[in-house]
Amino acid sequence: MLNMIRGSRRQIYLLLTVLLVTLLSACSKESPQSTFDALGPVSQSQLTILWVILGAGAFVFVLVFALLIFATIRYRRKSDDEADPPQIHGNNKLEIAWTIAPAIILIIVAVPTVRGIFFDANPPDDAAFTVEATGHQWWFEFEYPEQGIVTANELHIPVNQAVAVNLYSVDVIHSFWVPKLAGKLDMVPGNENHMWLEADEPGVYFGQCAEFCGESHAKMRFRVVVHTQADFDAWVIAQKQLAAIPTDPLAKEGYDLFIGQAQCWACHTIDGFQRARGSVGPNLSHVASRMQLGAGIMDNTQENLRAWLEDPNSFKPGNVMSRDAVVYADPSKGLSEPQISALVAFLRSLD
Ligand code: HEC
Ligand SMILES: [Cu+2]
Repeated sequence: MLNMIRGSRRQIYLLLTVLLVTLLSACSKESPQSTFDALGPVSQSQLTILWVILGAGAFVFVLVFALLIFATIRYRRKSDDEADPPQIHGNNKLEIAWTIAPAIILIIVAVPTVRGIFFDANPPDDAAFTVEATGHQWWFEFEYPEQGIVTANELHIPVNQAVAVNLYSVDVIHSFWVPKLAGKLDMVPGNENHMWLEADEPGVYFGQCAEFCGESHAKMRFRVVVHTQADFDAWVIAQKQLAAIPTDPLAKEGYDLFIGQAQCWACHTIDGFQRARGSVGPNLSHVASRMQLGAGIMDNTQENLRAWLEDPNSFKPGNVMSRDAVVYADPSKGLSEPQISALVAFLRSLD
């Protein structure tokens, strides 16, 4: 019996250790979505507030539990015939002390919090430009009105420059979150929200929708690509190039399908082609220049593009492309393998 108890106690310790390690590993700065690795002024201000609140909370926790444990041991009833301790009520000094102390703690928490709220909500006056970010089930659209660019699932910004971001949604509530650069802010249909981003180092930052928005919510991700100023300028110039009808015969066949029978044009825009002006799906101008497909769920390779066109629903259950596109909704009108090859060749030419 005793052995059994000892055995199960060991198991409980083991379980607790595993749980603790799992829990604490979430705080690792290494993980791509760690909020503890703040790499911009906005996330840095939010992390500071977190530490202040955590510090104040830890202080109160330790104090209260120390007093509680002390009182429990020191004043416990030592024998059955011990009389009740003297009952006292209303010590003015104590009453005043524990009214003032929490007020001071709240002020310590409130000052950086209120300052942070205003800091995060208002883009600095010297913000480089504004991006209009729109949430869709289940992808992100980024429009650069000043540059005349629209892209999807990849937000490009220059390093060490504040960029104002306005948030919208076309369907349900989404939440825009780039853990290393800025905390979550909702994208609400019919209500514009404002925030700003700035990154201290060039690199690729992970983003994610952080508000449950339907079946494929977990697959609604994006990347923020932070460039040096020169690289960013080059990216803008490249993105502004209009597409031209491909010369390669297979890609040309794909182009004909895209703007014709396959009806891709009904939902997708490709700048340069009059016919392709749809706005239900991501803008596909320069789709081949992007790192990921399907809102950050897979690398943008030839095989993955083909697999996506063969059956988008197997990657993102319920997505609008497989739900509403005639070719997928009605298999009798589905794409044949040669047609898919042609479309892949065409899309891969859009770099
Ligand atoms: C009914 C509207 C609709 C039609 C028609 C449609 N698509 Fe889409 N497409 C979408 C939507 C919506 C998405 C985004 C899906 C998601 O990520 O949730 C998408 C995503 C894509 C993507 C991935 C883009 C990215 O950046 O991740 C490609 C490539 C694509 N479509 C190609 C095509 C091709 C080729 C056709 C024609 C055979 C087509 N689509 C027809 C709506 C449509
Ligand atoms: Cu979402």
